[in-house]
This record gives sequence, C-alpha cells and structure tokens, in this order.
Amino acid sequence: MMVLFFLKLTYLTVGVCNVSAPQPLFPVPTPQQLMWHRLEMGMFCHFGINTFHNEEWTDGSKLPETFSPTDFNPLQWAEVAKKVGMGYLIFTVKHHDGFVLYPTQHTDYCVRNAPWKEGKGDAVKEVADACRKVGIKFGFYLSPWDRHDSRYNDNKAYDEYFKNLLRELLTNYGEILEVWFDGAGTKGHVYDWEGYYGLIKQIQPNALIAICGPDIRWVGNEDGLAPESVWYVQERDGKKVWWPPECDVPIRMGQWFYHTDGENRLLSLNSLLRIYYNSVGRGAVLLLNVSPDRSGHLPEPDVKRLFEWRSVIEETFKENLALSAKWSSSNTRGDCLEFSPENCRIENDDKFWTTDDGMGTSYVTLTFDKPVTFDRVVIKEHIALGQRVTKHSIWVKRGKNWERLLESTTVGYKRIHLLPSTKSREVRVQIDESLDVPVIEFIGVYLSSPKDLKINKINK
Ligand code: FUL
Repeated sequence: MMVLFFLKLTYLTVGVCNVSAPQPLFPVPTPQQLMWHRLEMGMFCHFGINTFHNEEWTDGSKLPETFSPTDFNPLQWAEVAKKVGMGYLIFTVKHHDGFVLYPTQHTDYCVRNAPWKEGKGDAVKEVADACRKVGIKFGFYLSPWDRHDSRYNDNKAYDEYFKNLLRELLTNYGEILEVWFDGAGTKGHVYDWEGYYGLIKQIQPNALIAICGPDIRWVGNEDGLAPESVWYVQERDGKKVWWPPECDVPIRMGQWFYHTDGENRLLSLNSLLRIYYNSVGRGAVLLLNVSPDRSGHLPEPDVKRLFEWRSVIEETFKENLALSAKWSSSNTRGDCLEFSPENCRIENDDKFWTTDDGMGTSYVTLTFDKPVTFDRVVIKEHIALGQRVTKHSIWVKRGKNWERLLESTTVGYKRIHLLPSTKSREVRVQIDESLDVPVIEFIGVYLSSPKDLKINKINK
C-alpha cells in the first residue's frame, strides 16, 4: 500500500517523463544578459555641467564653478525609478564636454573644483548609493568623445586617461550593471576599444558593455522604438552572438539634459504608452531618460507623467484572464507534465511549454467557461534556451470556425500584442514557424484600461 501510494505521488508531481528538454539553440544569453532582459526598463539620468547652461553639448569650456546643484537628491531619482518599474539607472559620469562628476585623480575638470559641497562632493557615489538603497541596479555612461581634455588629440595618452577613469569607476562604486559607451562624436578617432573591454571584464566581469560594446546594442534611433521584429542574435566581428537592443529616448522631446524652458516638450501619456508597447512590448529593453533639474531633483511635471504612465500599465495588466481558462495544446513534449502548456499560466522563469521535435505549427488553446473580452495578449519565449520563434499568430473561435486576429513575427523575451477588443470563449496562440521546437514561458490575456492606447493609435 505504502509503495503504491508513493508511486502515485511520484507520478503526479514529477510525471513519468522520458524525454529531455530541448537543447539550447546557440547563441544564448549570458546569465547577466538574461538578468538584464528581465529588468525590462531602466531610467537614464543626464546631469552635468550642461544642466546649468541650457545646452545639450557644451564645448568643454564651461567653468567648473558653474556646476552648482542646490539640493542634489539622487534618492528621489532612484525612488521614482523604482516606483515606476525601472530595474536600473544609468548616470552620465562624463558627457562630451569632459566634466567629470566624481573627484577623479586624473583631471582637474571635475567636481573637486566646483563650489558644490565645497569641492568635496561625489555625485557618482551618491547616485550609486541611492540605487542600492532602493534596490535597483546602477550603471554609468562615459562619453569617449571629450571636448575638453587636451589628451584627446593624442590617442595613446587619451586611452590611458580613459582607462584610468574606468579603473576608478569600476573599483570605487560597487557593482556596475552596465557601462554605456556613446558613439556620438567619435567618428575618425581611434580608441583602444579592446583595451577598454578587457579592463572592464577584468575588474567587473559581470558588467555589461552597451552601445559601443559587445553585450547590448543600440536599437538605432533615439525615439524609444524597436522594429516589428526584434532579433537578439546578430553578427558581430564575423561571429553570431547574443546582442540584444536597448531603446533610449528622452521624456522631453529632443532634450537629454534639463533645460529651463523644456517643459512643453514633455511627452504625452499616449506617446509614453506607445514607446512602452513598441520597445518592451516588442522584446527590447527601454531606457527612458528623465533629466534632473538645476536643483538636482527630477522635475515635478515629469514625475507626475511617469506615475500616470505607470498606473495605466498597472491597470491594464492587473488581471490576467488566462488564469481562469482551461489550457490545452496541439502537442506537449513527451506528454510530460514538465512541459505542459499550463506552465505558461504564471510568469515563472524556469518552466515552459514545449513540443516534440519536428512538429511544425503548434498551438496552445485557452478555453473559458464563459466568453471573455480582451484586447491584449502577452507571450514570452524561454530565451535561456535561445530565441526561436519567427512567426506566430493569435486566433479566436467564432461558432465552429477559427478566425485569425493577428499574424506576427518574433516573440523574444516578451511580446505584447494590442488587438481590437474581442469577445470569445476560445483563444489560441499559434507558433507558425520556429528555428527549432518552440519553448514558451508565459501567455497572458488582458483587457486594457480605458486610459490605455487602443489598437488604432499604436502606430500614430
Ligand atoms: C547621444 C548624445 O550625443 C546625446 O547627448 C545623449 O547623450 C544620447 C544618449 O546619446 O549620442
């Protein structure tokens, strides 16, 4: 009796599964890249000497005396970032003007010579500490282009200087999520990129190098928009590598730094929602810039807009209708519980639905007791095993027939589809084409907030 009971328990919990999970489809993300994908959004904070001159790019001639925040408060930035769902913050340590925001040993053009905190301030430390305090990751932007430093005309001397800055930044400020190398202004200059990368990987092997770097790529525009199909696998130096895109965009149109007269450029709620759906909703990561003002605070109207935006997103995604559905699939790998479509009910990074090899078109069907009304479908691929889906579609049952609502391409870490408001008892997510067996981690169905974007507005 005991033996029988034990066997039954084993069967139910572990299942009698004699097939293994699909092999990874290489290249796959590194653990750090995977962790970064899961952050989904970060806040960019451009702050520096430009902030005090109403200029985007000062030329390196502004005096350190002009850097004078009256109430530098990065804790406010980090708290806002955390509350609106950002997993990290990137701070501009040195922009193209060359002014350095911590007391470096390697140039006089830095906060040590500013009146701020009588030259004893260290903005980088304050920002890094604030991020740690609220529980978000910290990264820094360091402009290779330098319009102030005379060593810039001597490649070797400048490389040495730049590496010294990197050394200090990677040694004195705790764990660094991301190092952001801007490509602007660098054309024609020869940098020791490999030397920079080597140094970063030596001091902080887990730091991700972005934009001019091997771990994260620039999406290619400053509008916060990813293309319809987002591919993580790219060719870099003749090799296929995992190189996912980050979408950077300022919350005030065209202004990365604070300008005293820039409030009228603040993006509308709809623009921000469009950015969200066209970046995070297409499987990219969003890096939204909010610039602190001359006091050292994020401006109130910007913060208010961010909270409005967040509350709409939260309202849209608060109730996953799929939780009440019955789940079935065209095929489940080895008929194993371990690979069942039910694994996609909740966002769980380790469990997924997958099929036997060579099945071709495959689908998951959600059947509800009563018809449900929805206009959002979220799908997540289990990208730890590689990006696979190239074509997918969403269907609903009308009477006896299945009607296709939408046809699309990549899924990736996360895909959010906006659909016309639709009522049905059966919803199907179909994987039409995939580079190898599909591995799907999550499927969610929602009805959006009345304040959220509707399908006809997404691309306008
Ligand atoms: C650009 C820079 O020139 C802008 O000033 C800003 O820093 C943006 C993020 O990158 O290339």
